[in-house]
Amino acid sequence: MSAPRKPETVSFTIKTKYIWLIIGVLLCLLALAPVIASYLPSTSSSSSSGSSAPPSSSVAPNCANPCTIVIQNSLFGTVQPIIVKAGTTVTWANKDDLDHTTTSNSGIWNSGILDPGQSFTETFSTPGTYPYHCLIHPMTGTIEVVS
Ligand SMILES: [Cu+2]
Repeated sequence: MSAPRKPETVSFTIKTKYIWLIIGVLLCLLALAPVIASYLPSTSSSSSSGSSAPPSSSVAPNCANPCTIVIQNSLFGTVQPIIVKAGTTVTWANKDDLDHTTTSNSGIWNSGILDPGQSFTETFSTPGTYPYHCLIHPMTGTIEVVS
């Protein structure tokens, strides 16, 4: 009867040893926390400020103001997307043999039918992404406006 009791006390002391070990590890982590905390924010803030600032300025416009997109071979120019600075005036010039339209996917602008030789102008003052299409053909394009 006394024999089965011993293993219980042994296992109890092992468990308490583990508890103290866990407490010790937790105390070590708590002691190191300020060191880790003081080390992390300096690196993360410098990298976050480094990554949050460039997006608007790192995306370089690929079309100057005023920007002309030549519609030819049933394509809205040869480059997609067109990236312009806010305030840029964009002109679509239909130099194709077919009628086309430049129509904002969200209804911001719609040129109506552009006969060959006709053009349409829209000024983009607010940064954002402006997808558009042709109402006649399966043609699409995107204007990226950066600050
Ligand atoms: Cu078209």
